[in-house]
Amino acid sequence: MAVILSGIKPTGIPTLGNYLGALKNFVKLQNERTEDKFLFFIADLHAITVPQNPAELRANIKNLAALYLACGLNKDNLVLFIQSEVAEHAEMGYIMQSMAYMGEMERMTQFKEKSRKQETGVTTALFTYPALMAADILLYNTDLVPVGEDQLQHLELTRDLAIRFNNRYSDTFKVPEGLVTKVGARIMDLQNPLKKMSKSEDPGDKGCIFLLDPIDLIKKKIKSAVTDSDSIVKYDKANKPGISNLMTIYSCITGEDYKTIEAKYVGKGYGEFKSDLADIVASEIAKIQDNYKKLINSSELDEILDKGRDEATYLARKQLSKAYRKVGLGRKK
Ligand code: ATP
Ligand code: LTN
Repeated sequence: MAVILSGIKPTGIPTLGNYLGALKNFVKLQNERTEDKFLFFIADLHAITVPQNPAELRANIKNLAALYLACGLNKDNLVLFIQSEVAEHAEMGYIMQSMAYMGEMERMTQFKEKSRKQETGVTTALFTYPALMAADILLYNTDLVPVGEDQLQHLELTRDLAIRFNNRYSDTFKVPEGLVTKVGARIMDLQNPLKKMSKSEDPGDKGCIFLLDPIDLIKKKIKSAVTDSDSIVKYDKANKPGISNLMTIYSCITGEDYKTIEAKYVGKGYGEFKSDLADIVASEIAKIQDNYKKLINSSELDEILDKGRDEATYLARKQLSKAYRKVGLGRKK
């Protein structure tokens, strides 16, 4: 039995990028690997590394919990929990900070990008973020971490920290592997296809599709996506980033490869392609929204999160105690 774990930050409403790069893949894995154990969580401690409005954060946490399930995860083989409700994450995060070097943290692209965007008030937690992420993963003897491409560097660091700890003290942590899908690991902004679609963008961003956007608005955003002027549906990421990004979205949802899509639209132009894609995306997201509406105010959602918290706490406590003992903290040998 393998342990499969991943987290998403409640920094806004999840986007089509989060869905295709992460959530949809979680569901697929869960359907394929029925013998394995799945832990998914809401990374709220990671969210506060940049300023958040408390009321919005609380709502985003609940929305994200409901959306995990609304995307089709099976609650019967799932530990779904909120990171801050399992205090061991912060405690193990501190152990990982004491293993990580300043130099390795300084190299992290996500830190460099996010701190560049903020002129003042870059927090120390934004800097030490990857140590907390390593803790999230190592607390559960995780084998596989399904993520989008942007997280691979953090995963490499997690592996380094696990190996360093094991060498310094003795075998304690399993060294995890990242798992990135071939297509969909990096969905770009529809208005600026050179930039990643991100949920912490301005909610009015026309290039970003949020999973709770009205269906009509979703169609409109797709139809007004930026593309080049030659109107030939062809995958060419370097020269035609706009249409290539739309083809990636098309392929992720329908399962058709780029060649098949190209053949289908020979001589048809962008208008027809975009209109079809708008319908495809709208019907996929409409299903999610229907499920979401049933869950968001239900007692079932709270019950699933309570159960998830208790199970995660039990597992995390065991691993944390082991790590403390190895380091020499506390009185027990
Ligand atoms: P933020 O804007 O706050 O940095 P984000 O939208 O980038 O957030 P995360 O919470 O950091 O999202 O990521 C959740 C998961 O979604 C991760 O596995 C990440 O790799 C994946 N992901 C995020 N954005 C995209 C994208 N544009 N395309 C594909 N996968 C993505
Ligand atoms: N850093 C990730 C979110 C995240 C995560 C994790 C993903 C926090 N802890 C553990 C996988 C495993 C992000 O920014 N997307």
